[in-house]
Amino acid sequence: MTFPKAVTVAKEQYPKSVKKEIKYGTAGFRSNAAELDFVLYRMGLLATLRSQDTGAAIGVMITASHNPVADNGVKLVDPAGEMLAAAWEVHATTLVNAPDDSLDVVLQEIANKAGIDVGKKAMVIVGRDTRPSSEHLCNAAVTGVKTARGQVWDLGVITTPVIHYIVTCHNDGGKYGEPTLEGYYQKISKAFVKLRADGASNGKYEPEILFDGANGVGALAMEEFVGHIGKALNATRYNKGDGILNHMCGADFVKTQQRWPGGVPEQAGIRCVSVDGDADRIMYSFIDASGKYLMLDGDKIATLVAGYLQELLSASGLKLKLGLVQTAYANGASTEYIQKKLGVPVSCAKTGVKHLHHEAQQYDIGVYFEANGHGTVMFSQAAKDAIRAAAQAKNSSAEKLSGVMDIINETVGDAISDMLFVETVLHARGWSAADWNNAYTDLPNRQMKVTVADRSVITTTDAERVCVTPVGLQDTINKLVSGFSKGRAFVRASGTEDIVRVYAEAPTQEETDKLAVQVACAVH
Ligand code: 16G
Ligand code: ZN
Repeated sequence: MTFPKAVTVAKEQYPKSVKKEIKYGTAGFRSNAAELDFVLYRMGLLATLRSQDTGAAIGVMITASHNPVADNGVKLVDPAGEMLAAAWEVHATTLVNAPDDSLDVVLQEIANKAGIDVGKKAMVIVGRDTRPSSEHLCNAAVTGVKTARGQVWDLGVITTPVIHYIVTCHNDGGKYGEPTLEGYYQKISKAFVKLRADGASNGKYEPEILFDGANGVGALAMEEFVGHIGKALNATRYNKGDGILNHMCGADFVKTQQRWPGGVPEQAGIRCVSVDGDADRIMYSFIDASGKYLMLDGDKIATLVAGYLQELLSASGLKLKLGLVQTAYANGASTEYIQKKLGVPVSCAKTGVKHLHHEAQQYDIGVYFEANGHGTVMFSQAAKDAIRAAAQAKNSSAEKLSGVMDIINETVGDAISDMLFVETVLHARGWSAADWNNAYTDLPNRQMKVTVADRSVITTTDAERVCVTPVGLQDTINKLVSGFSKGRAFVRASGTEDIVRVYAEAPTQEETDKLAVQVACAVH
């Protein structure tokens, strides 16, 4: 028997407590924290196998991101910091749904399928958010790793982007950066401070923000950054953990409610930065001179940073291909602005970080962002080499690009690193929040949720923009859309909730709402 203790430990400490089938979805396993003990134990076992399979360290992150504090979840991080490979998502689902009694057999089957030598060494890096349930769930994962005879490196309470960074750096021998927390803070902060060494103010840019930590781990990470950045950015911190996680604050609240976050005093003209519960998503907002609330989402961030990278690239004379990856949720005005005004090519990917990440790899410099504020920039090895060489040769635009490359956490969307990049661009341009917002005007848009008996009947193609089944639904959507000049609408089954999502865009809010309701009725 290769996994002699797997069944006993499961039965004695982490018995399977949920009967219904659960699935490793876009965000891993996620549910009420009380139902997750056995899932975490089993993910510890699986992460060990995956580590043996790849001969590299694997990450296990315990978080339910922007979801309520009573929820929790787990995601596995592959060796180069990417999301878990699709074939292993299937293994994860199989393992979690197996009865306690057959765990050893199922583990052996997975090992056989993947051709794994289970005697090999394994290393699993674990991290968790600030949820009260996270420590207990982390212990379950650690027990799983140890039961499968793997080694554990426990990073304690950290953000999701930090675990992606540390897994990457550990596995590449420190090429991307030093594989420690301190290494992470140092790399990003140093580059940020250096790029504003000539003065933190510039034109209409003031180095001052209000930081909404969502009462989660992002607040702790920000305290660390403030210690490293010093006076280069004056960040007043709110929602530091004294209130309820993600409750009436944080990136998801701001995006879905389009409202100023609770717990942050309203101050006109000052940028407010909200992160989510594991600090991998970011939203900006501000109140303009007339008192109007304005939100700057992932699309605004993507267009700002892609535009800046494009400018530096052409000024540097480097022949590298830059592109932006969005999803169907990207506001049509953002796509038009970046394509037509800035001349940056845009591709559309399916919802979910792994799809955007993959698509971005086709460019030398691939910017990807979801409208909900998750995104980053990736540089090919060729791009990195060319930029560093030109920077060495004192090409000033390449020097800036090289600095920007160090501010960015390429391994995954990173709210605070993204924020420092946005601040860098605004500083370089001498822009206020209003200047940034005025670059283009969002088209009115509306999202709706529709409950159906079985959401899997909705299938799509063309990066979710075209509905394939039920047959005829797309024709109906086309007809409805044609009733509006410049309208756009699509439907897709959610990957995280048991619902179908409807998205609509049109020139006025009234028309948009009408179109969304009509499409929702067609789905029903
Ligand atoms: C997950 C995804 C996020 C996506 C969201 C869509 C990752 C790490 N997270 O949270 O990128 O926007 O799902 O949710 O991939 P939906 O399928 O319910 O619309
Ligand atoms: Zn998150």
